[in-house]
Amino acid sequence: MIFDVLTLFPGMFDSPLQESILGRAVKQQLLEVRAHNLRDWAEGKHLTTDDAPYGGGDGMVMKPEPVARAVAALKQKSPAAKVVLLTPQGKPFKQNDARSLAQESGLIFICGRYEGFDERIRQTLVDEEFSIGDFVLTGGELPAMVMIDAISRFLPGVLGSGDSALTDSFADGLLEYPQYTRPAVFNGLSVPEVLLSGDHGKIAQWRREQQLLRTFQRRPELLEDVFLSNSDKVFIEKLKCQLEQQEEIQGDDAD
Ligand code: 4GX
Repeated sequence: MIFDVLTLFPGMFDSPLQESILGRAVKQQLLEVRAHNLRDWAEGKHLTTDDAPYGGGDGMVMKPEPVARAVAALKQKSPAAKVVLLTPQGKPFKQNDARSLAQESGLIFICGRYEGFDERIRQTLVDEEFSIGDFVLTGGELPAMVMIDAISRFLPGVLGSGDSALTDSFADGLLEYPQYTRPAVFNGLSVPEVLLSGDHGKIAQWRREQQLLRTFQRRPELLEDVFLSNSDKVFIEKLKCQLEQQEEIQGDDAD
C-alpha cells in the first residue's frame, strides 16, 4: 500500500517508520510512505502556503492552490487514491475505518498547520475527513501517522502470527482482559488463581467475563455494537443488577 502525505514537515514521518513493526514492514515493501513537502507546489518569492482570513481575525489559513496542485500531481501517479483530511471536525476515526481503508490501494493525507484550511479544499479535493480524538494538536502530521499505523496493522504480512490484528482488543469490539506474567506475586498482588489452574475452559470463560466487565465499567457504549452470546447476556444482566443494588445502598446512605 502507498501512503502519500502532504505536509510542511515531511521529516516528522521518518523515525516512526524506521522502528519496530512498521520499520520491518517498510523494509519488506509491504507499505510505502511518501512524505511530500507542500511547499514544492507553492508559488511566489516566498513560496507561501498560507494567507490571512477573509473577514479578518487572528491566525492564518492554508491556501487552496498549492494543495490542489499537489493532489493533482499525486493523483497522476495513483489515480485511485482516496484523499483524507485530518481535522478535529472530522468523523471519529475507529478501528473499523482502519480495517476498511486497508483495502484501498493508496491514500493521500493532507496535513494542515495554521488555524485552518480554505473551506474549498474540503469541498473540492477531499474524500474523507477524520479526527483522531477530541483534542487540539499543532498539525495533522501526528494524526496521519496514527492512521497509517492503525491501517498498516491490517495489511497482509505486517503483523507476525503472534500479534495478529484479529485476536486483539477491538477485534470482537470488547476491551482486553487483564494479563499476567511472572512473578506469581508482585507488590503483594497475586495472579488470579484460575490462570494457574491449567483448566483452559475455565480460563477462557474468566477472560471473556473480564472483557465484558471491563467494557461494562469503562466503555459501556461499546456493548451496543458487539455480538453477545446468551451466556454473555446473562453475565451482563448480573452486572447490571449488582450496579443497581450498589446504587440503592448509596442512596440509603445519603438519607
Ligand atoms: N484529529 N489537528 C489539523 C490544523 C488544521 C486546523 C483546521 C485543518 C483545519 C486533529 C485531531 C487536530 C489540529 C489537525 C489542527 N487543519 N486532527 N490542525 N484531533 O487536532 O485530527
